Amino acid sequence: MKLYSNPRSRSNTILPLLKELDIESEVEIIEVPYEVMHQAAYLKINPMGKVPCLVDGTAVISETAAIFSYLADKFSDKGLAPALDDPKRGEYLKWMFFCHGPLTEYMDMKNVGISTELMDEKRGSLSFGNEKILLDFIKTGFAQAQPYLLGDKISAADLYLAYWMVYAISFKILPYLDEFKPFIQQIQQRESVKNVHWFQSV
Ligand SMILES: N[C@@H](CCC(=O)N[C@@H](CS)C(=O)NCC(=O)O)C(=O)O
Repeated sequence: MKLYSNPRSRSNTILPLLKELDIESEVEIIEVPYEVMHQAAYLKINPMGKVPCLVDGTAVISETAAIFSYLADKFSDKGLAPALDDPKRGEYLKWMFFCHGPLTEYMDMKNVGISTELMDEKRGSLSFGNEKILLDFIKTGFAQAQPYLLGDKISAADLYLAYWMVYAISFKILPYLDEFKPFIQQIQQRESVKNVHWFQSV
C-alpha cells in the first residue's frame, strides 16, 4: 500500500493508526509537497489535490475517515473496528462520521473566522448545529465512555476523535474542558502516540 502524505497535514493522524494496526512495514509513505499537490501527476491519483490518500492495488481511498475505516476493516483481526454484525458497529460508524462531518466542518468554520453568532443564527442548516450543541454532544459521549467510546476496547473511532480533539485544542479552536481530559489523557497513554510531540502537547 502507498500513503500519499505531507508531514504538515492531517495525514499525521494516519501514522499512529498504522502503528496500532502494526502495519507500518506494509505501507510506503510518499511525501507530497504542497507545491505539487495540484499538479497533473498527483491529480491523477487524487483529483481533489489533497492528502492523505491511500492506494491499495486498484483501490484509491481519499478522505481521512474512509482511510481509517478501510484499514481498520481490512485488518479486522487487530480489533479496531467492530464486525458488521456487532451491535456496536452502529455507534462506531456514528463517531467516525461525526468526526469527519460535523466536527471538522465546525473546525473549518472557526478556522476561516465565521463568528459564533453567525453559526448560531444558521444552526438549522449547519451539520453540527451550533457550538453548544457540538460541545454537549462530545461531552455526553465522553461521559459515557468506559473508558473508550464503545466500552473497554479501543476502536479506530477513538483514535480519530482524539486526534481531532487534540488538534482543535492545540490550535485553540476548542477549549480544553475538564470533561474532555479523561478521554484525551487515556488516548495519550497509547504506545502509538507516546512519542508524537503534537499529540502530547495539550
Ligand atoms: N476531507 C479531506 C480533507 C483533506 C485536506 O483538506 N487536506 C489538506 C491538508 S490537511 C490538503 O491536502 N490541502 C492541500 C490543498 O487543498 O491544496 C480529508 O479529511 O481527508
